[in-house]
Amino acid sequence: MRPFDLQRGNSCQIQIPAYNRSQLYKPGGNGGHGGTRRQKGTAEGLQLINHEPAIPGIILKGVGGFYTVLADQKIHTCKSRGIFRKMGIIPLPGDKVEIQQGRNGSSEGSIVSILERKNCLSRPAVANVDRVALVLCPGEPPWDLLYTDRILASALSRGIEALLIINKVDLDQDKACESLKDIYARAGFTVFMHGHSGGEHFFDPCRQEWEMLLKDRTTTLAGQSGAGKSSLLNLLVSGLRMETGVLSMRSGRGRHTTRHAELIPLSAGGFIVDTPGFSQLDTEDMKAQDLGSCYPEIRALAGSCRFYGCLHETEPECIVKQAVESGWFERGRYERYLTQLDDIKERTRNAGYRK
Ligand SMILES: Nc1nc2c(ncn2[C@@H]2O[C@H](COP(=O)(O)OP(=O)(O)OP(=O)(O)O)[C@@H](O)[C@H]2O)c(=O)[nH]1
Ligand SMILES: [Zn+2]
Repeated sequence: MRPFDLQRGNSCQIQIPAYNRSQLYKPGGNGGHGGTRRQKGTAEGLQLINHEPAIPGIILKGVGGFYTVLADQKIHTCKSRGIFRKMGIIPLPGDKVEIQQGRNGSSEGSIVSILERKNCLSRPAVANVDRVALVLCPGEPPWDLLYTDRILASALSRGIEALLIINKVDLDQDKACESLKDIYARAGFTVFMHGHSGGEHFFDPCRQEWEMLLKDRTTTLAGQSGAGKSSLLNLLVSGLRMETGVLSMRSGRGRHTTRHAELIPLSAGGFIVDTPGFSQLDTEDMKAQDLGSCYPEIRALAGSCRFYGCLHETEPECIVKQAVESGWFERGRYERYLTQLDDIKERTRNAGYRK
């Protein structure tokens, strides 16, 4: 991937000229200056150039202009080069970067390049997410399927894989979790289930499969407050002790005092993104025409309707509506698709009025 060529999500793309290493000062003559500090005279004055070798890494978090970078199996505290600020580029957790270590043994390094992003979420601000795992539960708060389908569609619209974790299945009285699992598994989503009571944990599929799922990927947990995201993080990341609902009520402190996303490295490889307060994915850039491709059932029938550009509302000879009638496409999902479509149309109309 090329450095200095960043993409932000689907809507706002910034194209920046490719990073040109020849712009760096190159010592002439007999060479051999790696790892030393050089000086270069410029119109603006004397510019110090650090020739420490650049090492690849990943940003775990950024707070107050300081970035925690995992590189060379070590944690480095770095600042980003002023050039990024001038270009309006803010390094994000999840960014793959190159850093140079501090000069003269200083512990503070610099981020010298940012590799191209494959995707980028704005709320929470995090880059290069492989998967969104949406946690929902039958107890408190009860699941909200419109919210669920919005998150799933929004993740898919960004090319991010989406899966469901049905949590607190121990509270399920009437096999509602199984029915829900069935609906989403039929729609093509991977569905995991977990519950615990009396110190016993129930995992479906087995715990090793959860670990395989997370391995070598960057997974973000999403879900309503109280669905059990922190509890699951504590369970899945050895040594982690996130504050959960019960504890935070006892301590009397407000929850989510920080809104910074943070990548937590997993011992088997990969990262889980802790995103305090994360309950929504931004959907502002979604177009009505694109929504169908974010529903796997509709995508599977793409191009089969009579009319090109069919939105599957009232158009005649619509294969999607026929699939709903036949029961192949679950009616609840279809109705939530229509609700989401109405929301997008209304937002587009309102945006048109404002222009
Ligand atoms: N019965 C039951 N309760 C659970 C389970 N998992 C979590 N809980 C409880 O659900 C409550 C909320 O859990 P958290 O992990 O704090 O929820 P969260 O999604 O991180 O909430 P926010 O941090 O507000 O986003 C806590 O009281 C947990 O003990 C479960 O499998 N079964
Ligand atoms: Zn149609």
